[in-house]
Amino acid sequence: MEREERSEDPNLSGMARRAAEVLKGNDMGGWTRAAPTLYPHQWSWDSGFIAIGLAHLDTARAARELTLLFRRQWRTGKVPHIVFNPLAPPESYFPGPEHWISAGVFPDAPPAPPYTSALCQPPIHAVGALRIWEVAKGRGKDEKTALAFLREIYPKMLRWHRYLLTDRDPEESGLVTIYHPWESGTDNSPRWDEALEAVEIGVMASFRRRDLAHVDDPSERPTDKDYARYIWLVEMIKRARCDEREIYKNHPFRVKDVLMSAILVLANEALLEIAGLVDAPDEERERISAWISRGRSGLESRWDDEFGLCLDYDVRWRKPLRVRTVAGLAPLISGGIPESRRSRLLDTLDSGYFGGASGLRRLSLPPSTSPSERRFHSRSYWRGPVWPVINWLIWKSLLREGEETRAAEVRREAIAQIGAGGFAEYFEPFTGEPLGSDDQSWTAAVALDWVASLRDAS
Ligand code: 2M8
Repeated sequence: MEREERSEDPNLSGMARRAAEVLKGNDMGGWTRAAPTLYPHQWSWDSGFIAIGLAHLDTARAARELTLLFRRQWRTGKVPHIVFNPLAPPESYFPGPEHWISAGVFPDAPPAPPYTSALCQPPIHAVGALRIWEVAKGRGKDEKTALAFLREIYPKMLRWHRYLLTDRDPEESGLVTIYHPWESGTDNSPRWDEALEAVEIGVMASFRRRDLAHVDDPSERPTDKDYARYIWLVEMIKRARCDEREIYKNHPFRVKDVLMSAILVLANEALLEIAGLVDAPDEERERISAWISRGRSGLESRWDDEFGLCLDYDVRWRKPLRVRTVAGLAPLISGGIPESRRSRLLDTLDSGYFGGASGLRRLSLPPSTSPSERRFHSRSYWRGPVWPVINWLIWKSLLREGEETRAAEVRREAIAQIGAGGFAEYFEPFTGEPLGSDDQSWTAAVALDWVASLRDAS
């Protein structure tokens, strides 16, 4: 498919209008598919970001995005990584509902349809919920709608976070354990190569990938080898009937994910603010504050001074996963760090490993994996391309750290990238070429938030 080259100096109203059209085009009636063809279902963390974008268009609709997702919350408190669209044809996505058959297999899953996957994803949702409130505040009816929504969603979000801090961290390290690279949201990042390669695939039914039909070039997607391991891990979870204890003990892929843990801290900060708005009991607020501190200490324990980054940790093989990726910037996202740590992280961001790497198209937008890594690949998904949602997280974090100039530069380049390449899923870091899916919902959503923040500032 040919993509038209757009302007370097985008017209902001035009961009906001077009972003709203993308979200509308992907609106399935109360929830938003992640992308028009590649991702025809509701993805968990995509919806968190989508709510941030929708907050600028329609308060009630933004709230509904999260309300519908949380309707599929599991008995354990888990928010599933995919809620499957019952109307999507079976051949549109693999592994779809017929592969997961969640309600039939998993005692903790909610009644179906719609079916869900048994995995989860980074918990950005409370950040989305708070953004809905911030945008609606002071706007009469919208403010009321937002407050009613916060009251309804708050206890569900509290259960969700509690699940991540208990079932996914029984040893109270402050770090979330993931059971599948898909749970990290950064699927084929080389962060997971070592842990994934140690997974031995047993006997399972053959399967047919569907994702490759939606991209121009198969190298933009994970390899067949990766995919076989992904499906084997799904198989193992199904065989364990998603019993949390059993998986925590025996699953062949168990990793402490620093990016997910940092997003949980950020989300707990948002949840604490929401707790105040809905007059939650003091005891709950104290618990959330304790979770924030626990998360920050956990991240500190995974700091690697040589890399100037935080590193994921392989629980199964008891070793840190030494790869330079944007996930290592986790302490910047979780916040609450001393000045020395902050400046070290910013140095890493500027170093030859990231923004200072030679030939980058946009210096403020870090490649998802450092070009210095042996397994860096400039076109392959999370192995190198620049991701707008990661840019949004970095922008937000820089703002919170009082780094206004840097934050503005990230926003400027991120907007220019979208202005030139459209609402692509991800971008080639040396050329800025748009890659993956077109009209990706979360790209449109963060663009809307950036445009709104520029308007607010003027
Ligand atoms: C990608 O992941 C899905 C599996 O969950 C896939 O490749 O099929 C990731 O980029 C993930 O972070 C994202 O949530 C999802 C939908 O945009 O696509």
